[in-house]
Amino acid sequence: MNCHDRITSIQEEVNLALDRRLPPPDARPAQLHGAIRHSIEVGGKRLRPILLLSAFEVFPSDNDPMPAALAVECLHTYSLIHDDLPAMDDSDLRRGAPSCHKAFDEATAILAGDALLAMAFEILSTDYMHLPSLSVGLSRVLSAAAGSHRLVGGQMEDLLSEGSETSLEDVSYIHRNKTAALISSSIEMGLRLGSRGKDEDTLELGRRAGISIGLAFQAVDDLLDVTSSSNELGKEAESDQARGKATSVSMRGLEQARESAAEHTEDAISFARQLGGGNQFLLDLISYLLQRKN
Ligand code: GRG
Repeated sequence: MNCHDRITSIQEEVNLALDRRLPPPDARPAQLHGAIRHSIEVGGKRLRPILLLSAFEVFPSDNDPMPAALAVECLHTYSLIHDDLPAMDDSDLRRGAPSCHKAFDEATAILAGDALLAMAFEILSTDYMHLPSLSVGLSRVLSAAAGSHRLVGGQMEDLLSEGSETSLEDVSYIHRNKTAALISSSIEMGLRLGSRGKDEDTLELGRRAGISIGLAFQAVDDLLDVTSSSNELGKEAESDQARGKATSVSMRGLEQARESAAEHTEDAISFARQLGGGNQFLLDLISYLLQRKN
């Protein structure tokens, strides 16, 4: 199976598992569960679950990586719902559909995000309960990636940077934390679930590959924001410029942003190669991501 077909097949598996795992849309309070399902089901590339599953494949084991993949997607979707709120990026469109607060209302969107954040850790603590040190390890990695030094910290600085003077170092901080931290933790979690899950050198290579993938992904995201239409993106195009955001493109220009995406991709490939094992799908994915269109 080629890389594209494998991605499609994993997306289908992840979507099916999410459907089974999420509360039914009519479970009380139906408005909340409807909003959660709206944001999860309207789309999304499922990149973080795919990366987690591809990292698991490097050194597979008898563990089931799917619950961890779902936990990461729940946490990611929470961050998108909150990011779209009027107090943050104020976006009406997400994953090609009305954002959660547009389809429902602001209070419901805040609560849907809160519930998805909690659900991520409920899944990790329940589904790996029989393996306490794995369960705690996965929760520790995901909570650190989500917290004030990583995802939330990156989001805070991103908001503060709007319309103000920003250095390349500030932009690098924002990208490492807002984008790369969760991507890196997805890879680390996949490796932790595998047969070398306690090997610190393996985990460190995974973290490094993940940070480089995240930085490449963000550089491509910044490029797509100025080169694609809202229709292609499934969210508003040129929104970074409209909000006065400092991005790879605004700081470096199109050509250098392209070079930066290519350099981070090369770094990611080098770290993933050093992992060895069954790393072919992970390597294919890294190259594939540079060419993505949304
Ligand atoms: C509100 C705590 C909090 C954090 C928000 C995710 C995020 C941080 C902001 C969204 C805006 C943005 C451009 C973030 C960079 C990461 C990124 C490119 C997110 C979008 O991820 P995709 O492209 O989305 O994987 P899909 O919809 O495909 O899952």
